[in-house]
Amino acid sequence: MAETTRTACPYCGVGCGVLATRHDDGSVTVKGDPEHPSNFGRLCSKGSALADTLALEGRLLHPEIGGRRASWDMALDLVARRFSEAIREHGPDSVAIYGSGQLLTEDYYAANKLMKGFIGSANIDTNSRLCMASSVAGHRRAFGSDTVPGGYEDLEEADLVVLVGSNLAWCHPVLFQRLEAAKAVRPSMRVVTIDPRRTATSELADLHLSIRPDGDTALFAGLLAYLDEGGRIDRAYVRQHVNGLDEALAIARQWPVSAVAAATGLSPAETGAFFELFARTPKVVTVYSQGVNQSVSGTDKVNAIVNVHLATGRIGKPGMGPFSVTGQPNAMGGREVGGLANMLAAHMDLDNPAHRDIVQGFWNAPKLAAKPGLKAVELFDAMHEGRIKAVWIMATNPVDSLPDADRVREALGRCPFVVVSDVLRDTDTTRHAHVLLPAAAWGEKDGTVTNSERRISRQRAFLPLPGEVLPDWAIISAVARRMGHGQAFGYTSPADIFAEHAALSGVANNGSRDFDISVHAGIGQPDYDALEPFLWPAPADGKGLEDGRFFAQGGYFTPDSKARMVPVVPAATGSEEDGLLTLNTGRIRDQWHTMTRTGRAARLLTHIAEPFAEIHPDDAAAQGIAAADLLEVSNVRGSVLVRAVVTDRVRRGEVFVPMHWTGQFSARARIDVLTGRQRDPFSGQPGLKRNAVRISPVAARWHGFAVLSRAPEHLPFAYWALAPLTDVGTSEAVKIEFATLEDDTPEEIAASLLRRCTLGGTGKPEQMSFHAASDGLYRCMVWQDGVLAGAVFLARTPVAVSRSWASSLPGTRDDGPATRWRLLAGRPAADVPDKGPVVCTCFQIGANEIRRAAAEGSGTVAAIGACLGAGSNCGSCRPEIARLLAECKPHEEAHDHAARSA
Ligand SMILES: Nc1nc2c(c(=O)[nH]1)N[C@H]1C(S)=C(S)[C@@H](COP(=O)(O)OP(=O)(O)OC[C@H]3O[C@@H](n4cnc5c(=O)[nH]c(N)nc54)[C@H](O)[C@@H]3O)O[C@H]1N2
Ligand SMILES: Nc1nc2c(c(=O)[nH]1)N[C@H]1C(S)=C(S)[C@@H](COP(=O)(O)OP(=O)(O)OC[C@H]3O[C@@H](n4cnc5c(=O)[nH]c(N)nc54)[C@H](O)[C@@H]3O)O[C@H]1N2
Ligand code: SF4
Ligand SMILES: [Mo]
Repeated sequence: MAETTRTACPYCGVGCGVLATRHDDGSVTVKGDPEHPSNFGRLCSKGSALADTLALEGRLLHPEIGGRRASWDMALDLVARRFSEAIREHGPDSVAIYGSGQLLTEDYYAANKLMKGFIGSANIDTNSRLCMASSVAGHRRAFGSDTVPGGYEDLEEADLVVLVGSNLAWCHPVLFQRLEAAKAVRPSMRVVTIDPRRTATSELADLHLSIRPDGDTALFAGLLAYLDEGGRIDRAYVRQHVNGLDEALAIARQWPVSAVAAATGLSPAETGAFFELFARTPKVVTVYSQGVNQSVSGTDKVNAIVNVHLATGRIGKPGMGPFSVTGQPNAMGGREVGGLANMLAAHMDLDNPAHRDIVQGFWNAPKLAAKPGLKAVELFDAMHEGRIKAVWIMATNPVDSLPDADRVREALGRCPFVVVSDVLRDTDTTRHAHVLLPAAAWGEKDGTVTNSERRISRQRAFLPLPGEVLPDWAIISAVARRMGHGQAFGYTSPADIFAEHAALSGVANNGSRDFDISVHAGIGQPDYDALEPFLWPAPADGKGLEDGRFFAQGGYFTPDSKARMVPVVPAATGSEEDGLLTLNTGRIRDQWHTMTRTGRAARLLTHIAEPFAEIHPDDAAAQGIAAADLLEVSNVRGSVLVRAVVTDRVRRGEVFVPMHWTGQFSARARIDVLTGRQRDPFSGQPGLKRNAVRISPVAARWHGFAVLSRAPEHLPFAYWALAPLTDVGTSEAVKIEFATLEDDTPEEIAASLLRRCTLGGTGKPEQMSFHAASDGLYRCMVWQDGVLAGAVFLARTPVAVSRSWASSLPGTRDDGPATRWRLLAGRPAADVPDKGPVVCTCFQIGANEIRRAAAEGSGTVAAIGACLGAGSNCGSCRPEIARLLAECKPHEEAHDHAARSA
């Protein structure tokens, strides 16, 4: 009998409910949970493909010491011993934990408790430092607490939604769809996007502001002055609930529209249009994300945004408020348990003696960390200097995701003892571990996560624990017990931990702290199992918030209960010196971070299959770079080699490169090799969105594309990008984009690739090739046991063959010479037109099919859905369908190439 489990998606901070069904044959299918209040049944492309990522191939299934399998006892003993020794010899601050917003709340709570309460150091920080730290700092400056005032419904109820540095369509797709649906029902609603790039999100916008990097503070300071001038300040609200208006205005008044325009690179007309729209629309929500947080002035940006909401009293009311959307599934949960180096559990402050007493007493902790610990970037700096003697990395891949990533790798190499808990055996980080601890993955573990709107949902297991894996909370507790803290870590289930966490949130609270879920203090297993998604606060007395929102009537968590407007001084905006460009980095629709999970689902690599750099046509022309050329992006720290996408969707002087490609998926595309360690002074968050780089064309002698029934052991090319052709676990077929810089013959190149893979089968492979030297074209097909086992396409210019068609080749039966010659000719059969780059991953619908349908009269996204299916399942591709319909400008063919590498 098929069994269905209600759980939550492990990707983004929207926190969608998922129904996972395990069928009799062991297979799993997923769909959106129609009853979950965050997604009401919807899932995006990544969520829909979750079942494709569950195969055990590549998983870390047993503990390892020094690269060899070890027993749990040996591994745990060693971790406990080495940590204890370092603490004894060098003090508690010589050890550290580097965690993740992808840990569940229970895992996170246990790690934080061990470090802050029992090791007695606050050297626990997480990848949230790269993600949400500036929002946390900004919230705390303004509200006295890290509080998100409103929820998702506010986006639907607003008359104006401003998206600042947020590519919601790709990064929070289901929330974007809720917004899209609300706008469709109420077309008077306005959407403004503020981003240096035009993104899929700007397809929905009535106004898009291509702002100069870091122009946000100037823009919002100018807006504050404009609101004041127009008499839009809510004097009554400010008088009762807000401090600091005059100080903030004193600076803001230096930013008239003309000054804002000069600093931001926007025209005075568009700046004025935005200000006026904001001024006359009371119901406005300002959503912001990494374009705000990941900046050396990120905290000021947050406060510049919060200031305009405080000054107009547009906060905590239906359809109004600043809204920081969280990235990871449990970024919020991590903040709740105090998982950052400068926080304490349950939203208490590390530097507040009363709070310290509460936590120490509650934990019965021998020594509570006395001062804030090292923040992520500082932590790896300290490691580089030899000050960290033992580190434990959990659920994050810092060798790819921290700035100055090669230095991070060096730091790990210098650290005497590195422990990594992960679900995969081979990542760029696991290879530096002395001890590898196999963690349970999504679907195997139980716990809770909190999404962007403060909603706590259960993740539930529906799969058995494979091999010897253990959930993170159990691993952490086992080490803590071996370090002598048995009494405090005697947990037998995540429910035990959640019950304790909930109880702590209520201790001496009485409404003095925002985070209170003490209604669940001491929760037992059955109730925990049945726990429905709920919003916090949920105090024991049942008196939570009336409508789920904070601050409509003030009640800030400051000594005088008033919010604080911060007098922010706009920082210099981005424009690099001669010859340098600004490197901007971020995400694409179908990949998740370092691709450890989404890189296993073939269909998620049909939309974009290669690392790329978006550059403006003028910058491309200046460097002689053509669409789909290879491009080197470099600075003093290093370089990457990626495909050029020439498009005016980026500003002149800027380059956008995705953060996703790692050493596992490409030759040289780890973009954090180029990002610097400079960071925001308040939050310690690094400026990952703005780094100076150079670009230069790289002359490839041959461009290549290959499909192979087995992955080669090693790729002998200067440039390559690897993607699975079928989901990992079902077969090992791969597709490879590559290029060579040496002038080998095409025969040699093909041979060097084919030599490195065992294509399976028993018979002797039979090779057929075709070389048109004068046209610079070469093709070769390998047949084995009557089926096609590999195909290699080489050309002097970027290979033009249809990727969707070529990807379908492996396994094609050899029906005789006609088939063989047709395939070698490199084109689909006459009756199968090329579908072009895949746009809709769910139905694998290509751009050409959409264009054709449009030409035949399907002129709307809905009509395309009705006729092709495209966009009608997860909906993540709808903004791109809209763009295709609106028109495909000729110079955007390059985008097609990067996508066509699909
Ligand atoms: N598909 C997908 N979704 C994800 C993730 C993923 O890996 N893949 N990761 C999740 C996580 S952890 C996070 S944190 C979120 C991130 O979600 P987002 O913040 O929406 O995503 P990013 O692409 O990092 O950056 C957003 C935008 O900021 C813009 N930007 C850069 N500099 C500036 C600036 O100075 N000002 C302004 N206004 N904008 C600027 C960039 O051009 C980019 O379009 O996504 C989550 N969702
Ligand atoms: N240049 C640039 N760099 C960036 C960003 C950017 O926009 N630009 N964004 C930053 C942001 S916002 C973020 S959030 C980070 C994300 O960066 P990372 O945190 O490094 O990214 P992930 O690839 O999600 O790494 C998660 C790791 O945990 C493992 N894992 C998965 N589930 C579990 C589990 O249950 N337990 C354990 N123990 N391990 C598990 C996965 O296999 C993987 O190795 O990147 C940051 N880096
Ligand atoms: S929007 Fe997509 S990635 Fe985010 S939680 Fe929902 S299904 Fe998962
Ligand atoms: Mo993030």
